[in-house]
Amino acid sequence: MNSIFSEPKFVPLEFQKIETEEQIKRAEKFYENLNRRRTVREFSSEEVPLKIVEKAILTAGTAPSGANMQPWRFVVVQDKEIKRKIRIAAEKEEYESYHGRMSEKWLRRLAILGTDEHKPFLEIAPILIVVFRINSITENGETEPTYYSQESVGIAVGILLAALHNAGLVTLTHTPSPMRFLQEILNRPKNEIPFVLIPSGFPATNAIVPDIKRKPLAEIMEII
Ligand code: IYR
Repeated sequence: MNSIFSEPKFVPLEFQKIETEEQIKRAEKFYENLNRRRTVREFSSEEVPLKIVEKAILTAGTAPSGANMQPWRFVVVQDKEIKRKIRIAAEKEEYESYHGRMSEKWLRRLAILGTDEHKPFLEIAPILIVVFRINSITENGETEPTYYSQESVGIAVGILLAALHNAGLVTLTHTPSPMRFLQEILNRPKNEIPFVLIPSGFPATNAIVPDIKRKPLAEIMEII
């Protein structure tokens, strides 16, 4: 029968069962590794091997996505002049945010992080990974939305941060707001919406991070 839908095609799942003890060991090791990840704002300008960034992005691209549309684009900025443009545009927006756009409640929340409108890391970090969310695609002249793109890109970014950390790099999950200027500076098409900007590299010598704690299991999990 003719159908407007394509037939699904299946292949066997590749899956290897692991002994329970080994499972637990791996779960613990993975936690210990990821629990050492910190958001870093003080970068060294030391170059990072592009191969590592490529692999991490490839890893991010393994994320599940709505209807498997993989609605992400990772733009890796190394060019000094473009980084400078991004810093200037971000600091302009951030100035407005810190001087009126953010509520007092919000600013009070942020106080523990010691952030302000100055974003030197946008020029110092050797690499800025700018993640775009593809909100629609056009095929044969027809435009259609992507599905669950916020969730999909959020998951991919989580995997990206884990992959970069695992490879010995540090990152900052940065969301200058609004971020439209990234679309312009990086010349992206209209259907690519800036999602997050991730300065990546090595930490500055003697970098410091906020003394903040993660919630214990009892506060983040409930078993019923
Ligand atoms: N985007 C601003 C403010 C900011 C907001 C949140 I929510 C943070 O967790 C951290 C910062 C900035 O980057 O400074």
